[in-house]
Amino acid sequence: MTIKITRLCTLLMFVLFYSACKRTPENINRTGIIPQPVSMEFGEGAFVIDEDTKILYPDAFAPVAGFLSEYIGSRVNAEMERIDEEDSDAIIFRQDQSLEKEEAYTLKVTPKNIEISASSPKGAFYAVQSLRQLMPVLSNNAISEEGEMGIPAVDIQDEPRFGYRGQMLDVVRHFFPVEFVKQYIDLMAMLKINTFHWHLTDDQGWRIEIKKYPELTRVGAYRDSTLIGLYGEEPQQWDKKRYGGFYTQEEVKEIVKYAQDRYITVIPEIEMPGHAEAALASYPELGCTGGPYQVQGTWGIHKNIFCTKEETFSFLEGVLDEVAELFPGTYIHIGGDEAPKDHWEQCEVCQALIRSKGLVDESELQSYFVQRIEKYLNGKGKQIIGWDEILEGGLAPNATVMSWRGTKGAVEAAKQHHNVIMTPTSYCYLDYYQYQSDQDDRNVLAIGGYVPLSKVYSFDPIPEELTAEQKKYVLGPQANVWTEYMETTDKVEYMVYPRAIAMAEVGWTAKENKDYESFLYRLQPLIEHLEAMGVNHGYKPEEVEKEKQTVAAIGE
Ligand code: TNX
Repeated sequence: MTIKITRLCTLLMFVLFYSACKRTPENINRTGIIPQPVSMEFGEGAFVIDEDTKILYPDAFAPVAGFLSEYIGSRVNAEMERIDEEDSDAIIFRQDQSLEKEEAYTLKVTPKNIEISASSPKGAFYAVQSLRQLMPVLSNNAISEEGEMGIPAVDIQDEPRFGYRGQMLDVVRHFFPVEFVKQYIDLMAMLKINTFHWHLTDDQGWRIEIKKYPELTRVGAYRDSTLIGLYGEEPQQWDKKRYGGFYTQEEVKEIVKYAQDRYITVIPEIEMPGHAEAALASYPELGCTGGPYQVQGTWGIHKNIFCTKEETFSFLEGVLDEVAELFPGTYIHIGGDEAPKDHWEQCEVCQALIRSKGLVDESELQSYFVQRIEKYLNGKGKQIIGWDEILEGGLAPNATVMSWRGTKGAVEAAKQHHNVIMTPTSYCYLDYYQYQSDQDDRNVLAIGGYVPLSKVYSFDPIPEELTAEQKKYVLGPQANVWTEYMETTDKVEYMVYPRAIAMAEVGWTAKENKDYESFLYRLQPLIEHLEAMGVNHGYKPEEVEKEKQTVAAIGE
């Protein structure tokens, strides 16, 4: 009898044991992630996330744990129970001050646990982004049918090469809804990009509500007609349709918060003294000529720029007061690019200012303009960034330079001990063509240029001519997305992905760990993730292959 009971018990224990043992799901993603981490090694087996998975985290990491729980919840339809002691079958977050950099993390997955360590929530957030990419692709981001997801056993140690990893979006030339901007930010987060540069004002529109100056959005947010087809083509064709839109301050706050929740800082750009015609159309007294001005429907460089009269400065200060309140980050981008000086040359007020301040020419006047704005913003605890034209006529004392016309500006600024952000057109302009075949296809018009995927990938943000000391001023790279030829969100996505994915690796991955073939291999599951999210990416493997040969032939 006792023997029988013992046998029965043993049997029962076996049954219980095996039913508790999880079956490993089949579609485990062992391809790798982007950006490539400092070190990453796959191990044996997998961890299975399902309805029994628990979560442990210090209070400091609560927002990150919340982000992960919500994400997992949406995919396995289960809420993870928070536990307060280490256990198996759990995702365990640890705050570990020995990881010095705030963006560094470790992620260790074994069949027993997922362990994430970081010194700050930001590092933990990046571990979660890596984990996200290790999850299987579920079509349409749907809930897994089996209610479970397998994560491959892996050991990752990671930290970024650059502290600044940016991506810009021009919402002026074409305007995009809040929901789209959020998705853009979400994909940036997934790629560990930490700065969203938001180009909000230009000749073709003013896109941010400023309560003190309502005409900016009543008048300045709309144009009467937009150029169709290529900019240089004659005769020009116009669509004769009113076009525009703007973000209310509530929407701006919503986007800033959405970005903040993903550890992304938003840098607003308010253009001055050039690219300002939408503002002048709203308040013509701010120009030198009195107008008439119009919200432009064509691209390029326009001569109607802000006049250097006192009225302009008090207007800009009023605008920047509100902007500074809305954006908690340190930086405000003040533009500074492409400002033709024709009107200043003819303007009595400007010429009198040149004389009274002892300036030599209009370039120095622009420098005076920028320095005055810098001083005002520094007084509010903000720092300015400007396009590399702000070097002309003398740099403002604390300005950061965004180098876009090659890297000359960066080298010059670093030599003067100023911080620089690297966005040279030939590597970082995602509005340029990505495929040669697109240049022959009227359906995928672009502004010009040719920046294929491999070219983006090959970018080294540190100019060779800098000394070790000067290199420290290079904060990092940024991809720019100007939208003259991106009329729809689909077109933006087509142009941006996969090239922004390559730029993410440029900003994060150590130079010696970069490898284009490996990148293309790791790109595949990420593209599937994008497809599941409904992103209209432009990845065409056969074109990428062709483009590699073309680039090799050009010798770059
Ligand atoms: C130059 S980059 C510009 C933009 C255009 C872009 C088109 C820069 C500072 N200015 O206004 O949209 O080229 O590629």
